[in-house]
Amino acid sequence: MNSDTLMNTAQTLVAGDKGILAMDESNSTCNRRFAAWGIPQTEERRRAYRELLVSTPGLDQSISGAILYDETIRQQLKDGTPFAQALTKAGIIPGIKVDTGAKNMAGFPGEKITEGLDGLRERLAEYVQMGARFAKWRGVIVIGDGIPSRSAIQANAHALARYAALCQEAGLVPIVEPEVLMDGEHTMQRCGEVTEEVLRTVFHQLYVQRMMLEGMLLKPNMVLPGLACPQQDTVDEVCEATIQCFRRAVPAAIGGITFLSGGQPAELASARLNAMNVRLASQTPWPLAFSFARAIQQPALEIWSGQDANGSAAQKALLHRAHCNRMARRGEYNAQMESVEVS
Ligand code: 5MM
Repeated sequence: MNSDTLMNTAQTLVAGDKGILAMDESNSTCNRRFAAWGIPQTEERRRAYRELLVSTPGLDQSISGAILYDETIRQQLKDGTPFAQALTKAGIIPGIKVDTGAKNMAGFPGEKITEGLDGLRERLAEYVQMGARFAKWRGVIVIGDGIPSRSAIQANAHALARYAALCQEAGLVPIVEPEVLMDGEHTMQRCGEVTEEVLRTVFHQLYVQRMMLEGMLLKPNMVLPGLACPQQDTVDEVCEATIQCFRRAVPAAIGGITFLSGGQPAELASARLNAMNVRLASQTPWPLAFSFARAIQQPALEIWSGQDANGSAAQKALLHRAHCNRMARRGEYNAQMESVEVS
């Protein structure tokens, strides 16, 4: 493992106010999103959609890295260029999601454990050969009646840390993603308590597994009220609760924080990221960046709707969301920007 290379990659992924495009939906997730817009759920349509994303001109102005999925990293542009190579050529670092999904946790009804450690060393070596320079693994924590259990938090934290150690051994920067889901009626305060416990447990496990913190990124949820909670807190309240939680639980040494969007409306995700950067970035030791999937892609997917003729309009929409989030990193995003076209 070359520590300098890992640190450089981690720093480059959060440099220049840019962020990461998560386009690592597994086939089942991608098909579900396609189905909602009547798009055929075929390998070719998934390839065509991912080609649209990676070949968006100017995407590198706002996007530093893109997370691919196993099927996607093996696919090519129509001209035969592998996606990972096309991204590198465009100045975007290719990454790869390496977990094999969150499965029901035996003995813990309603809770999930992420799988994918078996054979991971060999898979990572193959992804490095294909051009990947960073990786991602997502642990899923559910809030509900009597959950999350300590056991689910510990099992997911342990898996995240073992994955991260294998990545650094392979020369890949691990993105560690412990996601506390928004589903449910819980309050923002409850989300904050759970997120803090999860982060403390994850960082303890990362310490136990000898992680070089400077060579990793954290991809967390924001601290939010549950989607069905009657009290929906303001942008400023979310921003304060999130930063307070992270200041308590996240070591200063990590390369950066790259938030997931988790199903928030795209504009709200940008507004919340912006508020954190305007109001509290000076009080945090890490860059506050983004690694959004839906909050960058959703408008583009809807415009494309499976029709190649809509490609350039969809690319414009993608570029626009990427640009808005870059502005949010700078603390310069505002709602008026939503009606301005990016050229
Ligand atoms: C939480 O999901 C991650 C970020 O996406 P959002 O910004 O939309 O929340 C994302 O990288 C996620 O891990 C994949 O899109 C979904 O992967 P699976 O394995 O669930 O298909």
